[in-house]
Amino acid sequence: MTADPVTSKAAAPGAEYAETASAAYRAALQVIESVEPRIAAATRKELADQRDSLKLIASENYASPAVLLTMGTWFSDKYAEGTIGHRFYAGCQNVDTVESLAAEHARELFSAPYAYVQPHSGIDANLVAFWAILATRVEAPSLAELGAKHVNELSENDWETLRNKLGNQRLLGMSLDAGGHLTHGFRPNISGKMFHQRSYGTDPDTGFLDYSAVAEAAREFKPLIIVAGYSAYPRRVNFATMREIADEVGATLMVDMAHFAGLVAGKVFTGEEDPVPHAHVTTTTTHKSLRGPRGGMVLAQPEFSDAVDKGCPMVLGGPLSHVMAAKAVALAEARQPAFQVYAQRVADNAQALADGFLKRDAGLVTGGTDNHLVLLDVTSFGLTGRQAESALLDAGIVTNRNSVPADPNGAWYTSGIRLGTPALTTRGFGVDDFDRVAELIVDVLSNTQPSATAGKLSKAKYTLADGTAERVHAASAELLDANPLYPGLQL
Ligand code: DSN
Repeated sequence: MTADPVTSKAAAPGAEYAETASAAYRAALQVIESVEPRIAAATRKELADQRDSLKLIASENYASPAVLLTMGTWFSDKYAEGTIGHRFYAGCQNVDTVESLAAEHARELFSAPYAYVQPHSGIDANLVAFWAILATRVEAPSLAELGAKHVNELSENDWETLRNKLGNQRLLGMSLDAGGHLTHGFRPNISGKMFHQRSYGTDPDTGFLDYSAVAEAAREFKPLIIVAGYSAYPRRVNFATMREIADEVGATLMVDMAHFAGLVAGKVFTGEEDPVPHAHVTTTTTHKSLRGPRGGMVLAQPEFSDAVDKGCPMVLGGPLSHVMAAKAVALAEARQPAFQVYAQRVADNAQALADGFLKRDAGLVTGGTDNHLVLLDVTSFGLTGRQAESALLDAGIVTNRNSVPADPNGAWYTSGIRLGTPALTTRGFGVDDFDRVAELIVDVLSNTQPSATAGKLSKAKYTLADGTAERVHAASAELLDANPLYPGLQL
């Protein structure tokens, strides 16, 4: 993988072996076709659709062909519950190699004392982290107090007391409408059913995280766990300050860096903005800005590593060894200098996208960005998030609607559109391209009228002015053609 930091164009990952990858994919599709041709057809169509759309979903990316190909192997056939060298099944020597390499790359890349690469997703990674913290901070001291080494030694009464204690802990996390995530203690997710949860929000005037309000909430609520991290907050977080707050109230700091792991890996977020040295436990997905396979990962300080290591079978099913192998390949890619160039471009492009909106008078939550995402407040166009998302899709622009702080339209219709730069940056888009993307989005939204009819679906209905979709599709096609997805990959 190479990149030229001087030109505005990033080298596409895998371009150097595109011909070999083409042959591999052609052969694979031929094999699939001989068994279930409709799956082969859908696979071809998915690539065509991804090539033909402006993908601005902040949590998506395009993994390299090396990462994708690594997932299609016989490692998928192996059970390997347990952890490296301690499996509940025989014959795991090659899985041990794969898991060790993935963990080693993760430790080196993030300068982390310990890495656990088994989680299948971000939710799973957070569940492993929650239970590792509960096991370390609630279960272990209770066992010691009772003079027991293992939960199986407890009487029915003592076990019931411990179970109640485990299920009666407090968690403080960022509110959903400020950009937090469902897995940070909200009722529809298992985390909300496990913990008494309280949220911290953002400053109502600026939209920025208000650390003194977080500290106040922590002092009053006295949580066992403080979760930092977000999926829709367009600013950086000072994790050293979050750790000070946690230390003051005796809380464990857990950081969910799923969205911005690529910016940490690429050394855009360093010092107090790098969560890994400050958090007790850091969780992430591997497929967002980190550009790996779909999956999760936990990084931990030594005091939590033994408990994290028990993630499977504590809360995880058998590890997906083929995905752990792909994580190792993606992490090896992220350790290359070119990934740092990529990560910086992701941030620069988000800035250009935000500037493109601001100069066209569109409203942005917090007035801009300094990470990989922009939260556009579409009430400035008289629309709901749902209307804006649908109108943009009509014009070939793929985004997702998102709540804004104190959202008047609720979590379903919303008032915002979340836009991220990781995917199009992988295609090679630069700052001028993102200014043009802002122009196209403003074109679509300015030409969208909300439904005039009342009723339940009025917040979803809209009319797009004639000719808009065609005009924007044509302009997008120019940008997409100039920045092809998987250049040289021919099926
Ligand atoms: N689905 C991811 C996102 O879009 O942010 C996180 O769950």
